[in-house]
Amino acid sequence: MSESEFPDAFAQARKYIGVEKMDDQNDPVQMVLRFQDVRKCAHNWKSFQSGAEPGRIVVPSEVAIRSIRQIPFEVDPPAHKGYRTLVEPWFKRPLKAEYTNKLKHIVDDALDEAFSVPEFDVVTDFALPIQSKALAVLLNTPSKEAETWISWGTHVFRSEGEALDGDKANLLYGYLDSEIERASNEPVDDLYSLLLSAEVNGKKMTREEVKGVMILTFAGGRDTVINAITNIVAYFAEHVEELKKLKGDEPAIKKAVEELVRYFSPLTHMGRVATEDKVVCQHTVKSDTRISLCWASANRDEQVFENPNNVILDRKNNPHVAFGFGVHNCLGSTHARQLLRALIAAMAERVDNIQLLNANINLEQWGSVTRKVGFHQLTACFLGS
Ligand code: EMZ
Repeated sequence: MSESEFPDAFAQARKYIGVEKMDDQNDPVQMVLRFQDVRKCAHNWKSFQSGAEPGRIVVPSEVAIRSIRQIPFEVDPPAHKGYRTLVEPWFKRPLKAEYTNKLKHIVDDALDEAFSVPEFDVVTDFALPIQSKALAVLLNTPSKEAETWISWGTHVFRSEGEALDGDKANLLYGYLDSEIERASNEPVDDLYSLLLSAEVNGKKMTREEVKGVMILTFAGGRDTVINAITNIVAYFAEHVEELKKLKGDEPAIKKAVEELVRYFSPLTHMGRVATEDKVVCQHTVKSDTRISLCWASANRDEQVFENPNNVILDRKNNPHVAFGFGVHNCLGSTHARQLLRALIAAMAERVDNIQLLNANINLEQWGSVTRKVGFHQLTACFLGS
């Protein structure tokens, strides 16, 4: 299999069963696999809630390492709306030219660095620094903060060989406490200060709520963005002619980003907790048990996507759910899209050739299904100017 090939791991289960049952720390999950079912369940926030015990909708569950609710992600309507409305304009700043320019600089610096060495690891030397520096732009905090975040590695709650790492999580929590303290002593134009001064649903945001938004901002767009960047590099390494065709063509780059995130689906799934007994795709879901909305499977559903296992960069009809669906659709998607567009634009402009030298693929295990989601390590050589 070539490095840029990501098989449809759920094909059989989706076609014949519709769900995949898995255990997760003794709190089982029924993964919902078909596109229409995924969208229906995502839409039905009354029966399938996000506002369960903090950490429980994440798979693997983070209940053991997190007691703080991520906001707005783990809040249900109607309370959800006040939080989402508050943060939405901030998370739309990526549409401004000044913001896009900053992203372009980050990507250009990463390419300069890549061209200057014979080989490097795309995950830790390219994707991770881009993700972290871009996060500093999103928060509007000094870019040197990114150095600290880079030192945490690709995931804030997980470390190699350990599904969940409480010590690592505490690093993030401690860091956020001190940043919240800083911003409350001396407010500036950053996300912390905005949140600390905000009122939601008629009440001032508590520090715990501010921390909840910040944890989401740090955790939600980390491994997902890193996987997206690395997988895109792997893809264009093996399809460099397609990359060159995108040069200077903004509308084509936009379509390409949508298709690549559909194909790679950097976030495999997200859970919900049933508030009542339900039947999904002829399977019983008991009250207070978990389902997950499997974006990765829905995005390969042959009922919806023609030739779902082919990357068709100018795919016409592409209602993918890589950024989720419904009221909880990805808050960071504007930022992620702008970053990936900037990355592809710069690569199309400057890269002549990419050689992949060595790969260690990242396989996830969900019940009986093994899914390739990205790379632990991808050594590459970039040629260009
Ligand atoms: C949660 C999640 C959000 C979770 C959109 O995804 O991302 C995961 O990587 C985190 O571990 O806590 O933020």
